[in-house]
Amino acid sequence: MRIERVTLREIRMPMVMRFETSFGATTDRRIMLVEVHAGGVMGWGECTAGEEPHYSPETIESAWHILRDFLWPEIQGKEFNSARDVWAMFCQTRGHNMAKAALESAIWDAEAKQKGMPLWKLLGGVREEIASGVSIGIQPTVSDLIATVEKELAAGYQRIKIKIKPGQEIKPVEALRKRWPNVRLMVDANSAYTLEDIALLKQLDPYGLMMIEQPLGWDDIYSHAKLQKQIQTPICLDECIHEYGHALAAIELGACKIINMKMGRVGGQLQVRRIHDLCQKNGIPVWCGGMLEAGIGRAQNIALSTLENFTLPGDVAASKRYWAEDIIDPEVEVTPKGTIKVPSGPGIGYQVKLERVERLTVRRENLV
Ligand code: OSB
Ligand code: MG
Repeated sequence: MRIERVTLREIRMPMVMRFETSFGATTDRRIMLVEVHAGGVMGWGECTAGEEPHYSPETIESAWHILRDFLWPEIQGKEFNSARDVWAMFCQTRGHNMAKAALESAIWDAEAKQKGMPLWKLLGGVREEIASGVSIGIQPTVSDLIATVEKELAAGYQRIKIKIKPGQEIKPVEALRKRWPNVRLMVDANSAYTLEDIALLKQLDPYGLMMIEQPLGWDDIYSHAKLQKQIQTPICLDECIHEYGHALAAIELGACKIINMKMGRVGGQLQVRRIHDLCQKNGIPVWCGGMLEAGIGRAQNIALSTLENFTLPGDVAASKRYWAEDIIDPEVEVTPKGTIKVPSGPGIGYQVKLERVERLTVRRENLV
């Protein structure tokens, strides 16, 4: 295949909820969309880089620059066999995985459409329904939190994740456990703690959490290995795992028992597959994380969640939790039993609403 043209767009979308984590709050998203044209089809990718470099070093601005000035020139005018080959073509650029994933995943969608098959099948997926959980931002009060959890459980979600930060962890967890002794519950700290907090983190052990996600430094696998030896709650790494070698190191050091997979963080669908296979071989379950994606990123997440070792509910939830109106048709919906039905159409399997995308676009650049 050969990519004839790429269009980059920035869209702005206000969120229907305010999403607060230990590193800050998001109310409006700036999202880079990537549209690739190849052999009569259009493929779509969405960049998960944030507005600020607070979750990872990348931002929408850095991703735009790297994609246009360094990644696109590597594939421009070149003939290659498959989206599988794209990651290797980017090897001159260190890091910038979210920029790489945005372009690579759009090419996967295009390839699946050329072959007339669903993306999830092209990726090697094995299931037609995926389990859905929710990630709930830090709430102003414990009673706000309880009301939010109540609503999400009523909607059917199979697992509740709450964001925590120092001083707001034991009390919320205690309150939720008192109210719902058996709900599948987990916490995500987004790197807000240090090894000085071991005694505090140990206090979470009695609550039977499924896992604690990324308690320590965003790039610090070693300290997580030290922590995991001293707490019972399984550690799940998110921010720390940017590549295959990190997953291998984390597994061999015992730094985690579970890995959160995000396509943007690891550099695309091929890398998701490689890390997934490594985890599977080592008995480490994975689940699909979320980055407050609009419909295209959400659809890519649904496709990768069909791989065999995605055995735990992910953070991939219904469009309406985030947006008044999504950019895909149909929108992503969750069934009363907390699942998402995987679409059967070609590529990502959802129609991109071009008119809506055009209306939301504040910047656009054609790469030819
Ligand atoms: O740590 O998983 C995270 C959102 C933005 C950045 C980091 C994270 C998150 C979420 C939200 O937890 C998941 C979602 O609902 O998309
Ligand atoms: Mg996380």
